[in-house]
Amino acid sequence: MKKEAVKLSPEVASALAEGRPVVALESSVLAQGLPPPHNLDSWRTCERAVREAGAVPAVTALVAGEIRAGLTSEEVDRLVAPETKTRKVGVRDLAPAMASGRWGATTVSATCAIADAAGIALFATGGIGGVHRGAEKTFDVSQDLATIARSRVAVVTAGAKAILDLPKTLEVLEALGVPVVGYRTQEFPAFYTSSSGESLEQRVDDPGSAAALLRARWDVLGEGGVLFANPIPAEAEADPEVVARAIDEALVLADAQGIKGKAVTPYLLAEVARRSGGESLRANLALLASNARVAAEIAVAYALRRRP
Ligand code: PSU
Ligand code: MN
Repeated sequence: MKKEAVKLSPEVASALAEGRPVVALESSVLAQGLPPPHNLDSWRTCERAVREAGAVPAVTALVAGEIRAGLTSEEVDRLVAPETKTRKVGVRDLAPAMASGRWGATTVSATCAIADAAGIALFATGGIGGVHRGAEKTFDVSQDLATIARSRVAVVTAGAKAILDLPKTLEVLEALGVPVVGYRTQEFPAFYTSSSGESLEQRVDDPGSAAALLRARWDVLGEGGVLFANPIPAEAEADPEVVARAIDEALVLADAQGIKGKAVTPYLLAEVARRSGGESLRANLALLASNARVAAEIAVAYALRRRP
Protein backbone atom coordinates (compact mmCIF):
# COMPACT_ATOMS: atom_id res chain seq x y z
CA MET A 1 0.00 0.00 0.00
CA LYS A 2 1.19 3.52 -0.76
CA LYS A 3 1.81 5.95 2.08
CA GLU A 4 -0.44 8.56 0.42
CA ALA A 5 -3.38 6.12 0.54
CA VAL A 6 -3.76 6.67 4.30
CA LYS A 7 -5.29 9.85 5.69
CA LEU A 8 -3.88 10.46 9.17
CA SER A 9 -5.62 12.40 11.93
CA PRO A 10 -3.69 15.56 12.88
CA GLU A 11 -2.62 13.98 16.19
CA VAL A 12 -1.32 10.78 14.54
CA ALA A 13 0.37 12.75 11.75
CA SER A 14 2.34 14.93 14.15
CA ALA A 15 3.31 12.00 16.38
CA LEU A 16 4.68 10.09 13.37
CA ALA A 17 6.45 13.14 11.98
CA GLU A 18 8.19 13.65 15.32
CA GLY A 19 9.08 9.95 15.75
CA ARG A 20 6.82 9.59 18.78
CA PRO A 21 5.26 6.16 19.52
CA VAL A 22 1.93 5.31 17.87
CA VAL A 23 -0.18 2.15 18.26
CA ALA A 24 -2.65 1.06 15.57
CA LEU A 25 -5.96 -0.45 16.71
CA GLU A 26 -8.29 -2.48 14.46
CA SER A 27 -11.96 -1.61 14.09
CA SER A 28 -13.50 -4.95 13.01
CA VAL A 29 -13.49 -5.96 16.67
CA LEU A 30 -15.64 -2.86 17.33
CA ALA A 31 -18.09 -3.20 14.45
CA GLN A 32 -18.30 -7.01 14.12
CA GLY A 33 -16.50 -8.58 17.09
CA LEU A 34 -18.12 -7.05 20.18
CA PRO A 35 -21.78 -6.26 20.90
CA PRO A 36 -22.85 -2.73 21.95
CA PRO A 37 -22.24 -1.06 24.37
CA HIS A 38 -19.10 -3.12 25.01
CA ASN A 39 -17.60 -2.17 21.64
CA LEU A 40 -17.40 1.56 22.41
CA ASP A 41 -16.38 0.91 26.02
CA SER A 42 -13.58 -1.31 24.77
CA TRP A 43 -12.42 1.31 22.24
CA ARG A 44 -12.25 3.98 24.97
CA THR A 45 -10.48 1.63 27.38
CA CYS A 46 -7.89 0.66 24.74
CA GLU A 47 -7.25 4.27 23.71
CA ARG A 48 -6.79 5.21 27.36
CA ALA A 49 -4.40 2.28 27.95
CA VAL A 50 -2.28 3.36 24.97
CA ARG A 51 -2.17 6.98 26.13
CA GLU A 52 -1.37 6.08 29.74
CA ALA A 53 1.65 4.13 28.51
CA GLY A 54 2.83 7.18 26.58
CA ALA A 55 1.80 6.43 22.99
CA VAL A 56 -0.81 7.79 20.56
CA PRO A 57 -3.68 5.47 19.54
CA ALA A 58 -4.63 5.22 15.86
CA VAL A 59 -7.78 3.25 15.16
CA THR A 60 -7.96 2.40 11.47
CA ALA A 61 -11.10 2.26 9.31
CA LEU A 62 -12.57 3.12 5.96
CA VAL A 63 -14.64 6.29 6.26
CA ALA A 64 -16.84 6.69 3.19
CA GLY A 65 -14.20 5.03 1.03
CA GLU A 66 -11.23 6.85 2.56
CA ILE A 67 -8.54 4.92 4.48
CA ARG A 68 -7.98 6.53 7.87
CA ALA A 69 -5.64 6.13 10.81
CA GLY A 70 -6.95 8.01 13.86
CA LEU A 71 -10.70 8.69 14.07
CA THR A 72 -12.73 11.23 16.03
CA SER A 73 -15.19 9.80 18.54
CA GLU A 74 -18.06 10.96 16.27
CA GLU A 75 -16.57 8.89 13.46
CA VAL A 76 -16.22 5.84 15.70
CA ASP A 77 -19.87 6.27 16.81
CA ARG A 78 -20.94 6.35 13.19
CA LEU A 79 -18.72 3.39 12.27
CA VAL A 80 -20.48 1.10 14.76
CA ALA A 81 -24.02 2.46 14.20
CA PRO A 82 -26.18 -0.19 12.48
CA GLU A 83 -27.50 2.37 9.93
CA THR A 84 -24.00 2.86 8.56
CA LYS A 85 -23.96 -0.78 7.41
CA THR A 86 -20.23 -0.91 7.99
CA ARG A 87 -18.60 -3.88 6.27
CA LYS A 88 -15.90 -6.15 7.61
CA VAL A 89 -12.88 -5.19 5.53
CA GLY A 90 -9.86 -7.45 5.16
CA VAL A 91 -6.94 -6.48 2.98
CA ARG A 92 -8.60 -7.87 -0.15
CA ASP A 93 -11.78 -5.88 0.51
CA LEU A 94 -10.00 -2.51 0.67
CA ALA A 95 -10.03 -1.63 -3.04
CA PRO A 96 -13.66 -2.65 -3.65
CA ALA A 97 -14.81 -0.75 -0.53
CA MET A 98 -12.83 2.34 -1.54
CA ALA A 99 -14.18 2.29 -5.07
CA SER A 100 -17.76 2.18 -3.81
CA GLY A 101 -17.25 4.80 -1.07
CA ARG A 102 -18.24 2.48 1.77
CA TRP A 103 -17.60 2.54 5.48
CA GLY A 104 -15.46 -0.40 6.50
CA ALA A 105 -14.17 -1.82 9.77
CA THR A 106 -10.67 -3.14 9.32
CA THR A 107 -9.60 -6.64 10.38
CA VAL A 108 -6.07 -7.54 11.40
CA SER A 109 -5.03 -7.94 7.75
CA ALA A 110 -6.28 -4.55 6.58
CA THR A 111 -4.98 -2.85 9.73
CA CYS A 112 -1.49 -4.34 9.22
CA ALA A 113 -1.38 -3.09 5.63
CA ILE A 114 -2.52 0.39 6.69
CA ALA A 115 -0.12 0.59 9.66
CA ASP A 116 2.77 -0.51 7.46
CA ALA A 117 1.98 2.14 4.83
CA ALA A 118 1.63 4.85 7.48
CA GLY A 119 4.83 3.84 9.29
CA ILE A 120 3.08 2.74 12.51
CA ALA A 121 5.29 0.05 14.06
CA LEU A 122 2.98 -1.44 16.71
CA PHE A 123 -0.55 -2.79 16.40
CA ALA A 124 -2.72 -4.12 19.22
CA THR A 125 -5.55 -6.54 18.47
CA GLY A 126 -7.48 -9.07 20.56
CA GLY A 127 -6.58 -12.21 18.70
CA ILE A 128 -5.46 -12.67 15.12
CA GLY A 129 -7.32 -14.83 12.64
CA GLY A 130 -5.62 -18.06 11.59
CA VAL A 131 -6.16 -21.57 10.35
CA HIS A 132 -9.68 -22.76 11.08
CA ARG A 133 -10.43 -26.20 12.44
CA GLY A 134 -11.17 -28.52 9.54
CA ALA A 135 -9.09 -26.33 7.19
CA GLU A 136 -7.80 -29.51 5.54
CA LYS A 137 -11.31 -29.74 4.05
CA THR A 138 -12.48 -26.10 3.86
CA PHE A 139 -9.12 -24.38 3.12
CA ASP A 140 -10.29 -21.64 5.53
CA VAL A 141 -7.11 -19.73 6.44
CA SER A 142 -7.40 -16.07 7.48
CA GLN A 143 -5.73 -13.51 5.23
CA ASP A 144 -4.36 -12.11 8.50
CA LEU A 145 -1.45 -14.57 8.39
CA ALA A 146 -0.04 -13.75 4.95
CA THR A 147 -0.55 -10.02 5.51
CA ILE A 148 1.27 -10.05 8.87
CA ALA A 149 4.16 -11.81 7.12
CA ARG A 150 4.59 -9.06 4.56
CA SER A 151 3.91 -5.99 6.74
CA ARG A 152 6.58 -4.25 8.76
CA VAL A 153 4.37 -4.24 11.83
CA ALA A 154 4.52 -5.91 15.25
CA VAL A 155 1.16 -7.34 16.24
CA VAL A 156 0.37 -7.81 19.93
CA THR A 157 -2.19 -10.60 20.23
CA ALA A 158 -3.53 -12.90 22.95
CA GLY A 159 -2.51 -15.87 20.81
CA ALA A 160 -5.05 -16.78 18.17
CA LYS A 161 -8.74 -17.20 18.77
CA ALA A 162 -9.53 -20.50 20.44
CA ILE A 163 -12.14 -21.20 17.76
CA LEU A 164 -9.16 -21.89 15.46
CA ASP A 165 -6.73 -24.77 15.06
CA LEU A 166 -3.77 -23.36 17.02
CA PRO A 167 -1.10 -25.94 16.06
CA LYS A 168 -1.92 -25.46 12.35
CA THR A 169 -1.92 -21.67 12.79
CA LEU A 170 1.58 -21.85 14.29
CA GLU A 171 2.76 -24.09 11.42
CA VAL A 172 1.53 -21.59 8.81
CA LEU A 173 3.18 -18.70 10.67
CA GLU A 174 6.42 -20.66 10.57
CA ALA A 175 5.97 -21.42 6.86
CA LEU A 176 5.48 -17.69 6.23
CA GLY A 177 8.60 -16.83 8.25
CA VAL A 178 6.87 -14.86 11.01
CA PRO A 179 8.62 -14.86 14.40
CA VAL A 180 6.13 -15.74 17.15
CA VAL A 181 7.46 -14.35 20.41
CA GLY A 182 5.94 -15.10 23.80
CA TYR A 183 5.59 -11.95 25.88
CA ARG A 184 6.45 -13.09 29.41
CA THR A 185 5.39 -16.61 28.42
CA GLN A 186 6.86 -19.75 26.89
CA GLU A 187 3.51 -20.87 25.55
CA PHE A 188 1.22 -19.73 22.75
CA PRO A 189 -1.85 -18.33 24.54
CA ALA A 190 -5.34 -19.51 23.60
CA PHE A 191 -7.09 -16.11 23.59
CA TYR A 192 -9.71 -16.65 26.35
CA THR A 193 -7.17 -18.59 28.39
CA SER A 194 -3.41 -18.26 28.80
CA SER A 195 -2.50 -21.82 27.96
CA SER A 196 -2.77 -23.81 24.71
CA GLY A 197 -0.12 -26.45 25.40
CA GLU A 198 1.82 -25.21 22.32
CA SER A 199 5.29 -24.13 23.36
CA LEU A 200 7.15 -21.24 21.74
CA GLU A 201 10.81 -21.02 20.87
CA GLN A 202 11.13 -17.27 21.43
CA ARG A 203 10.33 -15.24 24.48
CA VAL A 204 10.92 -11.68 25.73
CA ASP A 205 10.19 -10.36 29.19
CA ASP A 206 10.22 -6.59 28.86
CA PRO A 207 9.52 -3.82 26.32
CA GLY A 208 13.23 -3.08 25.82
CA SER A 209 13.98 -6.64 24.70
CA ALA A 210 10.94 -6.59 22.41
CA ALA A 211 12.21 -3.34 20.87
CA ALA A 212 15.69 -4.83 20.38
CA LEU A 213 14.13 -7.71 18.46
CA LEU A 214 12.22 -5.27 16.24
CA ARG A 215 15.36 -3.31 15.55
CA ALA A 216 17.13 -6.47 14.41
CA ARG A 217 14.22 -7.63 12.26
CA TRP A 218 13.45 -4.29 10.63
CA ASP A 219 16.26 -1.78 10.98
CA VAL A 220 18.99 -4.35 10.32
CA LEU A 221 17.38 -7.15 8.29
CA GLY A 222 14.56 -5.25 6.57
CA GLU A 223 12.11 -8.13 7.11
CA GLY A 224 8.34 -8.16 7.75
CA GLY A 225 5.90 -8.80 10.59
CA VAL A 226 6.42 -10.02 14.14
CA LEU A 227 3.87 -11.51 16.49
CA PHE A 228 4.06 -10.82 20.22
CA ALA A 229 1.86 -13.34 22.01
CA ASN A 230 0.63 -11.71 25.21
CA PRO A 231 -1.48 -14.02 27.41
CA ILE A 232 -4.73 -12.78 28.92
CA PRO A 233 -4.14 -11.54 32.50
CA ALA A 234 -4.60 -14.46 34.93
CA GLU A 235 -7.44 -12.81 36.87
CA ALA A 236 -9.46 -12.36 33.65
CA GLU A 237 -9.09 -15.88 32.23
CA ALA A 238 -12.29 -17.61 31.22
CA ASP A 239 -13.19 -21.06 32.51
CA PRO A 240 -11.52 -23.31 29.88
CA GLU A 241 -14.26 -25.94 30.07
CA VAL A 242 -17.10 -23.46 29.63
CA VAL A 243 -15.35 -21.89 26.64
CA ALA A 244 -14.41 -25.24 25.07
CA ARG A 245 -18.00 -26.45 25.28
CA ALA A 246 -19.33 -23.18 23.83
CA ILE A 247 -16.85 -23.40 20.94
CA ASP A 248 -17.76 -27.01 20.13
CA GLU A 249 -21.45 -26.13 20.07
CA ALA A 250 -20.85 -23.03 17.94
CA LEU A 251 -18.78 -25.01 15.42
CA VAL A 252 -21.49 -27.64 15.00
CA LEU A 253 -24.08 -24.91 14.48
CA ALA A 254 -21.97 -22.96 11.98
CA ASP A 255 -21.47 -26.13 9.98
CA ALA A 256 -25.17 -27.05 10.08
CA GLN A 257 -26.14 -23.56 8.91
CA GLY A 258 -23.57 -23.57 6.12
CA ILE A 259 -21.79 -20.41 7.34
CA LYS A 260 -18.85 -19.71 5.01
CA GLY A 261 -16.09 -17.24 4.19
CA LYS A 262 -15.75 -14.02 6.11
CA ALA A 263 -18.99 -14.63 8.03
CA VAL A 264 -17.44 -17.57 9.92
CA THR A 265 -15.38 -15.66 12.52
CA PRO A 266 -18.06 -13.10 13.55
CA TYR A 267 -20.65 -15.89 13.72
CA LEU A 268 -18.49 -18.10 15.94
CA LEU A 269 -17.46 -15.26 18.26
CA ALA A 270 -21.07 -14.18 18.79
CA GLU A 271 -22.27 -17.74 19.41
CA VAL A 272 -19.41 -18.45 21.83
CA ALA A 273 -20.23 -15.26 23.76
CA ARG A 274 -23.90 -16.23 23.96
CA ARG A 275 -23.24 -19.85 24.91
CA SER A 276 -20.59 -19.08 27.52
CA GLY A 277 -22.96 -16.77 29.40
CA GLY A 278 -20.77 -13.72 28.80
CA GLU A 279 -17.65 -15.49 30.10
CA SER A 280 -15.88 -15.15 26.73
CA LEU A 281 -16.97 -11.51 26.34
CA ARG A 282 -15.49 -10.51 29.71
CA ALA A 283 -12.24 -12.22 28.80
CA ASN A 284 -12.21 -10.56 25.36
CA LEU A 285 -12.52 -7.07 26.86
CA ALA A 286 -9.75 -7.69 29.39
CA LEU A 287 -7.27 -9.08 26.86
CA LEU A 288 -7.90 -6.22 24.41
CA ALA A 289 -6.98 -3.66 27.08
CA SER A 290 -3.93 -5.66 28.14
CA ASN A 291 -2.69 -5.94 24.54
CA ALA A 292 -3.17 -2.20 23.99
CA ARG A 293 -1.02 -1.44 27.04
CA VAL A 294 1.76 -3.87 26.09
CA ALA A 295 1.82 -2.61 22.47
CA ALA A 296 2.16 0.96 23.73
CA GLU A 297 4.99 0.01 26.11
CA ILE A 298 6.86 -1.69 23.24
CA ALA A 299 6.15 1.28 20.94
CA VAL A 300 7.66 3.63 23.53
CA ALA A 301 10.77 1.43 23.90
CA TYR A 302 11.16 1.10 20.11
CA ALA A 303 10.81 4.87 19.56
CA LEU A 304 13.43 5.55 22.24
CA ARG A 305 15.89 3.08 20.74
CA ARG A 306 15.55 4.61 17.29
CA ARG A 307 16.83 7.98 18.43
CA PRO A 308 20.62 8.16 18.06
N1 PSU B 1 -10.60 -10.82 17.52
C1 PSU B 1 -11.72 -10.61 18.22
N2 PSU B 1 -12.83 -10.26 17.54
C2 PSU B 1 -12.82 -10.11 16.17
C3 PSU B 1 -11.63 -10.31 15.44
C4 PSU B 1 -10.55 -10.67 16.17
O1 PSU B 1 -11.75 -10.73 19.43
O2 PSU B 1 -13.84 -9.75 15.60
C5 PSU B 1 -11.58 -10.11 13.94
C6 PSU B 1 -10.23 -9.54 13.61
O3 PSU B 1 -10.44 -8.33 12.94
C7 PSU B 1 -9.56 -10.58 12.75
C8 PSU B 1 -10.75 -11.17 12.06
O4 PSU B 1 -8.63 -10.02 11.87
O5 PSU B 1 -11.69 -11.27 13.11
C9 PSU B 1 -10.43 -12.47 11.38
O6 PSU B 1 -11.45 -12.80 10.48
P1 PSU B 1 -11.23 -13.98 9.39
O7 PSU B 1 -11.11 -15.24 10.20
O8 PSU B 1 -12.47 -13.92 8.53
O9 PSU B 1 -10.00 -13.64 8.63
MN1 MN C 1 -11.83 -17.26 6.66
